[in-house]
Amino acid sequence: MTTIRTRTHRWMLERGLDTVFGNPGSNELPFLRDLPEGIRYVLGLHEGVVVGMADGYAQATGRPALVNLHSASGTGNAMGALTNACNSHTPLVVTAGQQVRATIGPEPMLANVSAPSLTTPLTKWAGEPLCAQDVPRMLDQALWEATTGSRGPTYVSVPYDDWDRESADNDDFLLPRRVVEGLRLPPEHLREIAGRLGAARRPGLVLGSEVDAVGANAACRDLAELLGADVWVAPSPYRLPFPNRHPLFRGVLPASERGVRAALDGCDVVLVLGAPVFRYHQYEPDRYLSDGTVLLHVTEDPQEAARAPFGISYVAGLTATARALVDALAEQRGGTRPAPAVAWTVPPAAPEPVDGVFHPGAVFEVLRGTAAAETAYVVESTSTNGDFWRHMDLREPGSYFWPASGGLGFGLPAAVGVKLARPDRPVVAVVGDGSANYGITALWTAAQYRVPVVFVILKNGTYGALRWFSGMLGTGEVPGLDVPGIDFLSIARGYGVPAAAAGTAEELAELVRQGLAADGPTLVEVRTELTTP
Ligand code: TZD
Ligand code: CA
Repeated sequence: MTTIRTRTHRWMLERGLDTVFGNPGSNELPFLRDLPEGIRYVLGLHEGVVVGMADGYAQATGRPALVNLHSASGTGNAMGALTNACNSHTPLVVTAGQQVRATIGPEPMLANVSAPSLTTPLTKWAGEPLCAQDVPRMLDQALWEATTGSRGPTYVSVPYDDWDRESADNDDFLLPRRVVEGLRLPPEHLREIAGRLGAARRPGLVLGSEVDAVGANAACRDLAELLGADVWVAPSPYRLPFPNRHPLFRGVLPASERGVRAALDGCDVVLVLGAPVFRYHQYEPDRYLSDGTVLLHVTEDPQEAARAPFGISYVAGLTATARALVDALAEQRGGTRPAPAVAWTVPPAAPEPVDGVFHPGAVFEVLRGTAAAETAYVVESTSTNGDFWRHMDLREPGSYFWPASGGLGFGLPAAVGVKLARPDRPVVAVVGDGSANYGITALWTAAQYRVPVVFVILKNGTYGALRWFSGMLGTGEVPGLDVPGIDFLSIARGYGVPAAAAGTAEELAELVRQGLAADGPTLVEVRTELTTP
């Protein structure tokens, strides 16, 4: 007899779900039993960290990842992290153990009551099989749901007595199954977009994080250079879709109606690729666009298209569409493509550290000068993010990860996940002294699994971004904004991560160099001054 467990383990191997990020309880033990060779289990000590690691891993591989949590309580702990995965369209199949089927009704301890509704609306699909035989099929459904259409995390709750039951003969049909998505625009719509862009007096491109997520960076860059378009990154980016020192780069669009309108003012045709239109997180109401600006929008997410408040949205593949537009525009212009003449912009010089306290820009200047060009940065230092973009020189796809919903607790775990996914790339986490605490136990996983991430903690003793916000909102002094008295060196060592503080640029450079050469994680603490975002 082939058990549901054996079927599921085979399915995981067949579908490339070879890494399980989890934190177990009694309900999950029967699933974890006899995990075959070829599947590794990565333990996180808190479910927010488990999902954060899986999020970083799935984003950096570009493939779905499997998560295993403990019932309702473990899932509950993961909800904050799911807000990020949901916003970044990260394909995660989150599973949770359920109590024995026969006992769930009276709601015993460790039951996951109304499991499929628990993660709604943070998962795009959730289910609990009505019988044991449906477990493998439902897991496969969850995987296709996670990876097609509007991608994102899905959730499946499985009663733990299901795993030992006999699987159905018809499960033989499961593994050969495929779901293929066609994302090409019909020619008349491509002609329409190419025609408008080609005739534009001043075209603008707004590139979203999804460009980096699906690897459309090069196609979008070719399109920008062919058009000579101004390029912005869509508000609140969680990835880097365009090199930030490229001469056509005009910065990250402000996350407000007023800011977006002002930036795009003067462009007659704006094409948004791979972003929602738009995520306005600062309330500064205005007309969406100036008169004379037309907005076109290409997204792979049908829901994103549906909820946009303005513009013409096309649901289509980003790479295929950008490539097709390049070809159509090149043809319009006589078949030639200009060789990109690129004179990269130079980052501004940052002030020197004074008495061991760094301007954030000075930290980033050291990273820029020390870490290799292909370094992947996982950033969660909220008040210094503007400085990060100003001072870094990021040209490679997959160079930048940020919590997509603004849910803190992503930085440390996601860096571990990114490094597990891409051992070939240096990985540096840049995390604020506030943010670090939400995902601090990721240090333990990094130490135990010897994941060589360099964790740089920027210590300004406060929730800097909230201080700035309190000024913006005119709230005056409010309680709960400072975080003094945290010794990250002791904490890191307590979890098994070697740690040191840097007081000068030379010390910082040396620690980063050593950390990048090490075969396990290191943490570097840097005191920083409070700056405005
Ligand atoms: N809790 C969670 C899970 N996510 C949040 N975004 C917040 C609280 C609120 N919050 C922000 O939006 S920014 C911030 C908080 C607490 C301050 C982060 O402080 P930091 O960085 O030290 O990491 P800065 O550079 O000092 O702002
Ligand atoms: Ca801080």
